[in-house]
Amino acid sequence: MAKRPNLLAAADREDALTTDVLEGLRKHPKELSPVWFYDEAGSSLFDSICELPEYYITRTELEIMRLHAAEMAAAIGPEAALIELGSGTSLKTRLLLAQLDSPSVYVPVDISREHLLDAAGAIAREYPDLRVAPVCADFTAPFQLPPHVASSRRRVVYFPGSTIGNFEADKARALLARMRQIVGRNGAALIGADLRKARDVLERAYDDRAGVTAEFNRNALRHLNRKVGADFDLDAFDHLAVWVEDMSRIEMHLVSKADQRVHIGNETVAIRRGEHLHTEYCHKYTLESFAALAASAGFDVARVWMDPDRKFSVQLLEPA
Ligand code: AVI
Repeated sequence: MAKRPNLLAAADREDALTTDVLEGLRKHPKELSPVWFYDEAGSSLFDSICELPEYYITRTELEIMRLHAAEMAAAIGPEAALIELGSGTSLKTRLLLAQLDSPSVYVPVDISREHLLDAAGAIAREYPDLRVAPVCADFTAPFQLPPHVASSRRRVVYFPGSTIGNFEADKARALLARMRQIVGRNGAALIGADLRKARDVLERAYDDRAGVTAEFNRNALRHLNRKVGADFDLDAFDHLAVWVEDMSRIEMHLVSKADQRVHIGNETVAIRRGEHLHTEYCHKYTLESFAALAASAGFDVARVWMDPDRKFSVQLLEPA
């Protein structure tokens, strides 16, 4: 008896997912949400992407953290609550935590419960004096902060990796505005933001020689096949990563190699040869464009740390 409501809820969830997917596939151009990248296989492909010679982002941000985490910690000040949006397993977080002066609490926020609890457990073991209070939530929607945050001197949201770039301008603004709300008047946000650079460097970062990013892109279809009972043929799509200058972003697409019909639940979607399924945006900023985005959400840029080649930036934002 007790299981029945859960089963129904699961079926409802699957219906809602199917409806969302179909909605995206009926748009012109067709689109799939990047959330479909991240099943277990996709998360491990993403880990491999971070190691690729062409994918400079992770390496460069780590270099910045290694060189400047102490300065970042000094700018943040003592007894801060560090609230990390997204995965908290990374070395970047550890580099920052190692430098912070008596942080009052570390709050990793992630939608994947298992991943979150593993990561939080590992951090708690490594930093036995640190209070770790994980929150399982979708950080793009309102969520409740644990009580310890209230007694901190300052709230600081940490959002590394240039994940901000995966949001279109209005959604990025809304997410920054939410961070502004979370941190209050004397808080701050520490954000990784990737910088504009030559087209060939960017396109190679998202279309590597080993084909890992292509596999990551196609894996969204494999995930859909499993989760909503679709029958995408992964071999029937080419991976495309293209720099769109006037939008200042890399766009990832899957391009259909043939006229085909895909079944999702009881529905059929026709996809023409050469038709694109758009899967991800990766916006790249200038210091000015990121400052303008931050300002539109009520933040000033207080400090910027960059690597010597100015490929990537970590920016401390404070309420305007
Ligand atoms: C997660 N995010 C910051 C990555 C990026 O670079 O925009 C996702 C990614 N997509 C393809 N490669 C990496």
